[in-house]
Amino acid sequence: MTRDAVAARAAELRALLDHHSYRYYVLDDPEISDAEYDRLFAELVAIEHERPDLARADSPTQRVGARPSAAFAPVVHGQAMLSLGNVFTDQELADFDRRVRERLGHDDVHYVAEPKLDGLAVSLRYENGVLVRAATRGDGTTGEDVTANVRTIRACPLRLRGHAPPRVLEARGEVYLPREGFLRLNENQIAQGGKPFANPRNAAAGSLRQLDPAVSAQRPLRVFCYGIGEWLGGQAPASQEALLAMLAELGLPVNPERRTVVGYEGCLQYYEDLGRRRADLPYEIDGVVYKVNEVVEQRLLGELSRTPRWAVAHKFPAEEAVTRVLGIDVQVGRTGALTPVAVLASVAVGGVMVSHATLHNPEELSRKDVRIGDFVSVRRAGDVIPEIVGVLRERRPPDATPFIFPDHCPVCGSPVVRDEGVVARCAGGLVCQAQRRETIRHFASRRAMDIEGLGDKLVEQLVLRGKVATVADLYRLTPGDLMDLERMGERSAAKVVGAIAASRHTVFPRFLYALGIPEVGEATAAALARHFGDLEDLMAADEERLVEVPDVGPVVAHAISTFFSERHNREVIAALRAAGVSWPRLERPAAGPLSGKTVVLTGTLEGMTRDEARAALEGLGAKVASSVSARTDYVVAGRDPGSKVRRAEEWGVPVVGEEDLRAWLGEGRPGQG
Ligand code: D41
Repeated sequence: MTRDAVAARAAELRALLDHHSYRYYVLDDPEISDAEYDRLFAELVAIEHERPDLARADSPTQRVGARPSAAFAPVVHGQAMLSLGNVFTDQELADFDRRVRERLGHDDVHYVAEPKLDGLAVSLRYENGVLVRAATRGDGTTGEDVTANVRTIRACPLRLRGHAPPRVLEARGEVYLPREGFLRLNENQIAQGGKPFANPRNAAAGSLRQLDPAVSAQRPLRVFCYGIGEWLGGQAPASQEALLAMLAELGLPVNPERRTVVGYEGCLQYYEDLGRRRADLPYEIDGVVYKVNEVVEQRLLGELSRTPRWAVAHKFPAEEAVTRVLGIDVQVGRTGALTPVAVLASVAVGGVMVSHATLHNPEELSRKDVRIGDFVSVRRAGDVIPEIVGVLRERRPPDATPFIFPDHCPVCGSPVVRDEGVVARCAGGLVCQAQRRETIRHFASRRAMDIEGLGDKLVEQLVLRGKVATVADLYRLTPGDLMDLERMGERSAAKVVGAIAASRHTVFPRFLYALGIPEVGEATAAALARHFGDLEDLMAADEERLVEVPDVGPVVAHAISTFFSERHNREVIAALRAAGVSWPRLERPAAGPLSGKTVVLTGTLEGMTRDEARAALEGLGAKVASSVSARTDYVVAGRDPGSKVRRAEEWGVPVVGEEDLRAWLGEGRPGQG
């Protein structure tokens, strides 16, 4: 190809990639699969590698650059970034709206409402359509240069769309981490022995302030734009609505939840509706922002000490509250870990009553210096257990008593040992009733052996009465054993025994997870099952072989090998197998015929359970996902498939039936489906 032809192809590829990023990140409506995108991307990388003279700074291949020398250097914003006032109650909102109406002299004010994201405010400066500088808000006048890190955010265009970009545009927005990205990031942090982030906001801030842009690039940050600062591009939009439409037109991501509403009632309706849907949004929000729509009206209202009088944030009930510590309990977990738990005077946190908060471990307890009688602030983030943020030292009563961490287990009296880390552990092992109870509870839980009817209360009684000591004892229980327990009739006793018996037929990853090996959660259990195929091989593996498993590091490998080297654990496993606990053997091809493929299961399969199908697919190397996206390669549909098939059709993902699945298992290769 001539130089011109190659240059033309490179330009075409850049335009295509920009277009498809825009469809994916801004419109949330991709036209091509991720694989297709990756192919185009690889082609451009190859061209730019061959012909460095054709490389360009705004190419989608150039998101991750070298460590910048200007990192975090001060940046003076072209126009100050204002701050937002808050209202917390309907009354305060009504007062805000009344002041607006009085100043404007008319009654039906139009507001643009949108979610208030809990992220990090940034300013993105585009000159002649090219992203030249990204800065944090800082004090509103001067922020920090985070250009290199913001460039790695795929949702943030490096070049604006359209033929006549403004000469200068400072777009203001919020950088955030979607919930899913937050969970993934924390899983990785923990797997690598690091500390998880407390909330998506901290994670986003930490990610944006990474010295190494290559690390930021691994964090799935996103951005939504909501305003502008400096603007040199002709007529500025006359309303907030038009402004957001213009930003979207230029290819910047704008929140699709934005709505124009009328008056106080319209605002409140939006607030209540969004509040109900809050948990379903793919990102965390802490309220709603309302902005007077007309720019002329915004000017009339003006600002007061850097806070516009034409906008306000309406916060959701605080996720943090202050209360008093009544006592400190120590709970014993499945592995004997002792967790200090603060017993609190009940308090509403984010609309839910909270009376306990975790202090994680003795070190955290002494670091935070929580004493009985102290006033503390408590936080609930998502569905996680409430935790103590800190002590209000100035309110400490003189008789507040420090808690002395026990050196003997409060349940069984065995000595407490400190392992290398910060964890204090009861050395009693399964002599300790708390550890027995927790081990059995975990074993029976839904995602483990899924024994219906064997709930917490029942397990507790069985352990206290000495009817079961290990999980293997469960399979020896008769209805008679259960019937002399509280609230157990003949029928329910028979049902539980039946459910225990039925659980004997399981799948290997579930069994492995159910064993409750320290550090081995569901995902690790599945990875181990996939890698080793069966229990004998896994039990025979040394730490060196264990770290070959994806996501298994030295800490996890050590925990697994220690678990299997303990005689007691080997005996319990042998007893379980003798009791008939079994699973279908997984065939383990070196690199599965479905390696790298993502498959989604839906509907009822005739000849196998969902778990068996999942295990079988994983045995072929496939990743089994729960929802259909552009990343899905196949959907396997059984009887009465749900909306997933429709979604598959929308995305152009091939849908195959149970026969095809069987054919794969038989022939070990996907058909043309
Ligand atoms: O979602 C947000 N966090 C958000 C923040 C938003 N949706 N709109 C905002 N609008 C403004 C004005 C009205 C001043 C343009 C904001 C912020 N400001 C803001 N974020 C941090 C400081 C100010």
